[in-house]
Amino acid sequence: MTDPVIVERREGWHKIFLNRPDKLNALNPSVLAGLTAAFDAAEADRSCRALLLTGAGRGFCAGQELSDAIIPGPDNPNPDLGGIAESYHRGVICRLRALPLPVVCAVNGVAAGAGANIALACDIVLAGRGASFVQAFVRIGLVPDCAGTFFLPRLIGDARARALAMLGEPVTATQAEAWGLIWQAVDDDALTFEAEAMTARLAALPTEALAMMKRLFDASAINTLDAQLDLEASTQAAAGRTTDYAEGVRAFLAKRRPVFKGGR
Ligand code: T3D
Repeated sequence: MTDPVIVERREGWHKIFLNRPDKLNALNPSVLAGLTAAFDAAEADRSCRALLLTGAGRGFCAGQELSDAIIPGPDNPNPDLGGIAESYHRGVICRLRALPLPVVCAVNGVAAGAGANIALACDIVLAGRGASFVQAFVRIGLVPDCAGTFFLPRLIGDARARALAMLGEPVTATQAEAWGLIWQAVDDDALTFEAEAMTARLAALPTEALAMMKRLFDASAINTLDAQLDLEASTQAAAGRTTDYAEGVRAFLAKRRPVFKGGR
């Protein structure tokens, strides 16, 4: 059987492929478990300092697999959609956000439903110009999950978030960049090169400081100004104790490029 998720280990970073190309990488329990295992493996590998997530084939991810198993019927009167969201989607999003590594997403084609929101949960999102983002949930009578209702309004504002969720219309990569939904739209044939270069660049940066930034930005979503300033102060104190900080300042004073070791 083909692996539903493939991990390639590169120098200092891992590349993760969702791998059900004939189904546009639709999510099922095997894909979601494989994704969580890939995140665990990245964190356990002390030499891994960044992740790149992408899709095999022409799509990034068409969201949760749609099948008879998830619609009510005589043999299945109460399919437990909330259970899938709670057991699998929640785990993937929480794991992704908590990883002490920067995660780049290369959206290589359509990103729909839960697939779109997994992409948007990554730290830096690049997309090929042929890619699109669709909050497809409404098309089948569902509501956004994978934290779409959390990330969308924070990324693009409430008005656009509500319209995207309620209308289910696709957003092109170019529009997504213009709205600030993603970092950058690039030519389709440049996506792999640009995303790999971005991930390798992140892998050479001070990993602990990047991990601390992730925690700071996540906390800012719910903190007061005072609480955030407190957190920045304590986090800066911790950053100031890392070897990469000392290296950064020494390199500046010596007028040379810093060599950050990551130090996880
Ligand atoms: O359990 C729960 O908790 C529910 C949670 C749900 C969270 C969600 O993610 S809900 C949203 C689910 N996703 C969708 O509703 C999107 C469904 N797919 C589409 O609307 C279209 O496929 C796309 C717009 C994404 C792409 O269209 P197109 O024309 O480029 O491709 P296609 O021909 O529709 O799809 C290609 C193949 O992938 C096709 O298979 P076939 O006919 O060649 O054998 C199609 O059936 C399959 N596919 C696409 N999406 C899914 C899928 N198979 C299963 N599940 C899918 N989500």
